[in-house]
Amino acid sequence: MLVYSQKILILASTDIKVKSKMSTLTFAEKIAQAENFLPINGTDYLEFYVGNAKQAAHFYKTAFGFQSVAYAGPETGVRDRASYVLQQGKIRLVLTSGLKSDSSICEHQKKHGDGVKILALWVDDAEKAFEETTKRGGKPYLEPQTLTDEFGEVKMSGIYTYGETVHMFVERKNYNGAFMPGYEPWKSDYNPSDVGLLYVDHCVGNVGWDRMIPTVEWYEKVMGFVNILSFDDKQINTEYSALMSKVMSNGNGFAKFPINEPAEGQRKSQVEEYLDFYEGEGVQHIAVATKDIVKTVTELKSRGIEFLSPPPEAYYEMIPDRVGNIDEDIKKLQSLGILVDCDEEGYLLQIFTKPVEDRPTLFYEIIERHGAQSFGAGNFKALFEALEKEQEKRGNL
Ligand code: TYF
Ligand code: FE
Repeated sequence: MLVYSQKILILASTDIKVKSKMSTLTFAEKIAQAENFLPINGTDYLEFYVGNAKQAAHFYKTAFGFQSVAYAGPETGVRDRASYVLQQGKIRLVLTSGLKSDSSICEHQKKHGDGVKILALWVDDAEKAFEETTKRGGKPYLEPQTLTDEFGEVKMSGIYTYGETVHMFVERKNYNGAFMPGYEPWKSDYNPSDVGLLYVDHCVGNVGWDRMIPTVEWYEKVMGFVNILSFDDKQINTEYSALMSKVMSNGNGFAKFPINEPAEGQRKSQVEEYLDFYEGEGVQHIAVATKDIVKTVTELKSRGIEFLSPPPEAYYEMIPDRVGNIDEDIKKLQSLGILVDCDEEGYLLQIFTKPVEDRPTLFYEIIERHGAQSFGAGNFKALFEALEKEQEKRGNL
């Protein structure tokens, strides 16, 4: 275990060094190389298609500390769906259920289970975003549309990314309604406190065999993103299974989409298990940032959120040598199972939930960055062994 983590770290940092030697670029310099035809201000919202949006909304309020913001459904004149909008920090979730079995929302949910349908990006010009991306090969999902009500206007357009997942482009210049036209403010008497989640750090997609490179090229060509970090199956493997991963970023680092592909191993890769149960490509995990991971995770645990099992004692004994000085109490991190990693620019703390639905598909990462712009390569070994333990319990090896 000890030896393995070190090996992984060395391999990973070698990879970074080799790259930066060739290009002598920091993360900031790498992302600055991205093209600028699609300026993005950040994540606008994440929309989930779920079996029962009313209950999902209750879960995200109670367990994750999101606040009620807006609602659309039969009571507001929308006949085919119910959508609940929740917010915490800058993170906005939309939970949507179809109301009739023949709706495309219900069909999506029937095939994939509960999952992320839309990764919406906040842009200055939704029409230009659509034109620039579709002329580079993006497949249209929604032609540019202007939605208006007494609070202003929101322009939207969208294209497909991997699987049935969609990137929506949302332009909101001076809209001051609850969410967007069609939604009414949702005033609730039930308002559990937040848990300190601040913004979406990155959203990871799982794609099929031999699909990582084409997907990476798609992000380069259609979206103007750059590849800032790569891990191959020699680096991301355990005794039993493997995967490959490449991180794509836009030009200001506000939109980061790592792409995973399964790799051949003795047993089934966790990415393959996802693809089997999601019945296709889709969002694997959403990483959300906090400024106080100890507080956030303590709170989430007390509200019933389940995390992957912590690494062995030896992992925490190695932290001073592996990472150097950190502000947090290592004993406290150990008691919560929080992982630590570092790169040339600083360190990061991270922890992963178990899947949040019955299918072993979507899960969450809680991350606190102290300078580090990487993704926790030094933790991959410990993390993937914990993931495999869960996979083994499910009998999907
Ligand atoms: O986003 C990342 O790259 C890290 C590590 O299946 C990771 O959070 C990568 C692949 C994976 C789970 C976590
Ligand atoms: Fe991650």
